[in-house]
Amino acid sequence: MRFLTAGESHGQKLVGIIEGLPAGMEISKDRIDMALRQRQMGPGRGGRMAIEQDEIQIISGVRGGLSTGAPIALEILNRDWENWEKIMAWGESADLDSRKVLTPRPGHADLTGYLKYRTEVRNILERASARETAMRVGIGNIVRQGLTALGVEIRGHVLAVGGVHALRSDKEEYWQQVKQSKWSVGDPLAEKLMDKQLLTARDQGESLGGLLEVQVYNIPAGLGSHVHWDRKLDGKLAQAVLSVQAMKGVSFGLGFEAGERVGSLVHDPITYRPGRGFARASNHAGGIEGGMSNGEPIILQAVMKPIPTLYHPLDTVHLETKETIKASVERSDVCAVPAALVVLEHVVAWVIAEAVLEKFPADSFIELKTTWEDYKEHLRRL
Ligand code: EPS
Repeated sequence: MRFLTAGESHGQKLVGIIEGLPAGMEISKDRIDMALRQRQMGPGRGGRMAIEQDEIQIISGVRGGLSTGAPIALEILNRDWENWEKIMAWGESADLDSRKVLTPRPGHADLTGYLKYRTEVRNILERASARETAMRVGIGNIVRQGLTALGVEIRGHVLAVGGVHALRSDKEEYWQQVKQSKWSVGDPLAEKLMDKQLLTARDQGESLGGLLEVQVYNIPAGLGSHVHWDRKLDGKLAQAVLSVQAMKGVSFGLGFEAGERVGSLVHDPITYRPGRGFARASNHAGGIEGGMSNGEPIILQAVMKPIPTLYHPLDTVHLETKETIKASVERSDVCAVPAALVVLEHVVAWVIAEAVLEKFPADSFIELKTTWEDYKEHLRRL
């Protein structure tokens, strides 16, 4: 199974194609649209979110609410396109000057893309923009629906924003709070401090990043493989997380703390219970050992850098005069941490779904469900 996306932030639309999804899988457009709307929300989001009302257009590969096994083509319209038609036009009529960027922004793809592709910075930033994550959520939500039908649950929470850390818990009421929270935290005091942090950042023309965590439940042991570097499940998840705009770090389970403890305080003792099979007494590994899921929940954390566009910009160099000058300001968010959590949940869903199909190849969803249940029964009977 594979996917491709195309489309620029201010072009006509975002386009996506999924190839290899088994036939007969239920797909709800409403659930995709709900995820797209959730991605648009969150404190600190910029003016673009007031323009867009992201909605998925399903062009092919789905009929009567079920996947057909054919490629699924998807579109998300950019409402902002009407303000950019001349600038982004594909033909010679395009206005290449009025929004030309000659002062690349530190932290973005602007300068490096200009050096690499020998093209105008706008052509780089239009594709590098986090706008692309809207389609990543659309595609991820389709496979997430399939995972849900297999009993897999994915959830996430924000651990910190701008240095303000939230208390965390595994209690059910905590996760209910997370769902209701605009910061995706289950800590009311942290919410208030994050609100203050956001106001201060906005006043100072600053931006905020943060720390996030995604959890995946009900995955059996055996997804991924130890045999090659590019088949290790943690490696694939790490690549997916780091492929999301502004992500600068990823860790699993105990994460960096594992490097500070002795072995007996890190590794998870193995247990066994008749009827349930093998398990672990703890989950410091974050559900992955040897590049394979080990049957415990997959727990990963991510580091999001502050949005690079600053309304009090840093120094840059003018591409023509080579003089030091303040970087350009493109409309942007002050903070997009809760939005990034929605994106991370969905890029994780893609990797998990791909790993499921790698272990349980199937042309139809009923075939997948059968082999999935048989395998889980096998693990329970050991
Ligand atoms: C975003 C779309 C972009 C930005 C932001 C988030 O829209 P526009 O560039 O028209 O404002 O608001 O992306 C960035 C700041 C960035 O640098 O990637 C979105 O759809 O999430």
